[in-house]
Amino acid sequence: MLRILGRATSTNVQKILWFCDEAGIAYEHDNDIGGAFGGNDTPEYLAMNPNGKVPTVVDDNFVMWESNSIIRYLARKHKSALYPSEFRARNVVERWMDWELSVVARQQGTVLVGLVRTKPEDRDNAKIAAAQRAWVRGMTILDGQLAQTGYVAGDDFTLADIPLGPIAHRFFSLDIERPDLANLRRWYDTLAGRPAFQEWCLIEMA
Ligand SMILES: N[C@@H](CCC(=O)N[C@@H](CS)C(=O)NCC(=O)O)C(=O)O
Repeated sequence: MLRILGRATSTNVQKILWFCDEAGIAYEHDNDIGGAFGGNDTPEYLAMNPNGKVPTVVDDNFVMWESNSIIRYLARKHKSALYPSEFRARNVVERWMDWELSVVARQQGTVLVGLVRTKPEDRDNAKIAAAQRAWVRGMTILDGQLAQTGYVAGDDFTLADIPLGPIAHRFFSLDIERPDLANLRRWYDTLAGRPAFQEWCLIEMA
C-alpha cells in the first residue's frame, strides 16, 4: 500500500492526497508529521528524506520526495489520463508544474508563514510585501494563461492543475491585496466543484 507521510495542511502534501483521490489510488496517510507535529527531523525520517520536509511517499520499499515528481511517478504508474503521453502536450503540463515550484511556491510560503504563523510584532513586513508582489506577478501570469484555456495546460483538467490549485486557494483566502484576476477566479471556482479538491485543499490555512 502506498504510504503518504506529512501533515495535510501542507500544499505539497495536499497535491498527493488530491491526486490519489482523483486517480482512485489507495493509500495510507500519516498526517502527524511536519509543522507543529514535528517528526521530520528524526534520523529515521532524514534517512528517507534528507531535506527534512514533507511529503515523503513510500511505494512498497521505494521512497520518494519532491511532490511534483511524486505525482508524475504515480500518474505514470497508474496510467492516469491526467498526464498526457503525447510529448508536446506533456511538456505543457510539466512546464506549469516546474513553474509552480520555481516561481510561486516559495513566494506564497513566505506570505503564509508571515501572515498566519507569525505574530504581528515579529513579522518582517518588507520581506512579506516583496514576496506578495512576486506572488501576485506570478498569479497574473497564470491568469493570462487561463484567459486562453479552461484549465492550466489546455481545455482539460490535467496534472498541471494539481500543484496550482492549493496555491490559488491560499491566494484567494489570505487577507492580502490582489488585483481582480477574473480568469484565475473562474478556474479556481471550477476546481472547487471537485470533491477531492474540496476535501484536501479547501481547508483552513495553518
Ligand atoms: N519542493 C518540495 C518542498 C517541500 C516543503 O518545503 N515542504 C514544507 C511544507 S509545504 C515543509 O516540509 N515544511 C516543514 C514542515 O512542515 O515541518 C516539495 O515539493 O515536496
